[in-house]
Amino acid sequence: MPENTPLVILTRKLPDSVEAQLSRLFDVRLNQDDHVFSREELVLAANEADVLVSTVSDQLTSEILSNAGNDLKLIANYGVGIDHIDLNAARNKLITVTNTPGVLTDDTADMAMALLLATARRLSEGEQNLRNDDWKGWAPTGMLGTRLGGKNLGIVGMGRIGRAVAKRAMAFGLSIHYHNRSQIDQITENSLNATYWQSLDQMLAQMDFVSLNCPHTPQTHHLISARRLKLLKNHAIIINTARGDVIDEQAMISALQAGEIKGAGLDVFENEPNIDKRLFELTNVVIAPHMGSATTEARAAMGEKVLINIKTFVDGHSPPDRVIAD
Ligand code: 8YV
Repeated sequence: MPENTPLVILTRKLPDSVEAQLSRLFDVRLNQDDHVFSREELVLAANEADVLVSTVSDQLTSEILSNAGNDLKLIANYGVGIDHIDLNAARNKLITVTNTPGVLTDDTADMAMALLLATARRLSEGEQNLRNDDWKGWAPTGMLGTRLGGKNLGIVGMGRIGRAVAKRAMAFGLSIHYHNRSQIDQITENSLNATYWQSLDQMLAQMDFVSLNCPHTPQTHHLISARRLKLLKNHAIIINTARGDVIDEQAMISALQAGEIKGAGLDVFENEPNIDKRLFELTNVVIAPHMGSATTEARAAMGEKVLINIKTFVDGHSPPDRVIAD
């Protein structure tokens, strides 16, 4: 780190309070109009910055990072997912990477439940009917959805967010099942009354609802593949608040179109922000524009984490949310 105030480049517009706090401590370059940096702008930023504050909308590829300037020592990501950063390239360049875990857990879990309720109870479809002036009034067989209570929810990825989803789902009367790289501790498992499935395939075949809560890594890329989608029951609903790339989106769209699965509640997509338009045609799909952490509270707390990570690093300490490449 330089002797003088480090240059911190923000690739996106962050909440005003976060930018004000960062500006008090560092030499900060803001992105006032919040445009998404082009590849060229990212190259330039990686060349000039001492610290880069990135977001999910920046592809920090091996090419960009291996050509980064020697001053770039820290990427303080604003967000918990770091699949857009080539961690090996960062490590080879001796660039430290941090993220913002913990502060968006509850909001993301709320979003998973909102999508599950909305999809199972056909909320978007019902609202659309009303807005289109298509509603003819109450009918005994109108807009029938699926009850949550008494059903099986399979959570894929039982980390912070998966557990927060489980806690909420319990209150809705769902039975909690999960698949994870390893079984979680007994006390937590018992408190969630959760059943561990070592085999994802076997779990998927028994579930009414599936919530994806694992990070996107090379191991989880298209984890929900065409083959695994076929294991699901015809009435199964998939909820994804993790990353679009965890599902083979093409295969999922085909399964939804063919009625091989009942529905999907999606906050994330494979090629954001370019959404596969076929999703718009599907009434059994509820879609949201990557809003899991979009609360004023979470976004302020994420900024606070970014600040703490930069400050501790600049002061010569190990930042609390350092990400270690596998
Ligand atoms: C963030 C997210 O808003 O934290 C994450 O990984 O997916 C979102 O909730 C986004 O990543 C900001 O960079």
